[in-house]
Amino acid sequence: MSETGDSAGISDKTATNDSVGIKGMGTIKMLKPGEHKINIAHDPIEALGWPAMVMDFSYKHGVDISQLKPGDHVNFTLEKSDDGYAINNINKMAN
Ligand SMILES: [Cu+2]
Repeated sequence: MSETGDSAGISDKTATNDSVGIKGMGTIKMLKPGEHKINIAHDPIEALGWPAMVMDFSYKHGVDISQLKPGDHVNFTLEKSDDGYAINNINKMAN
């Protein structure tokens, strides 16, 4: 018999998806710094099973939106937060 007994290093695999950055891309429609939100027309987000839509995203403290403006094409990553999914990284794309 070969029993490794090494189960201590094996974590709960059901938690894996939440800890990986969820990638999205889209076009900024409106910046709402007063609400700490960005309104984005985003492409489908496969990891969440979301279709393309226009919606507000909260963004985490520390995310710099000062270089962004409506019409910018962006890619971003989301992380799960208390009230849904919040942007934790957002970058302007070349075009
Ligand atoms: Cu959406």
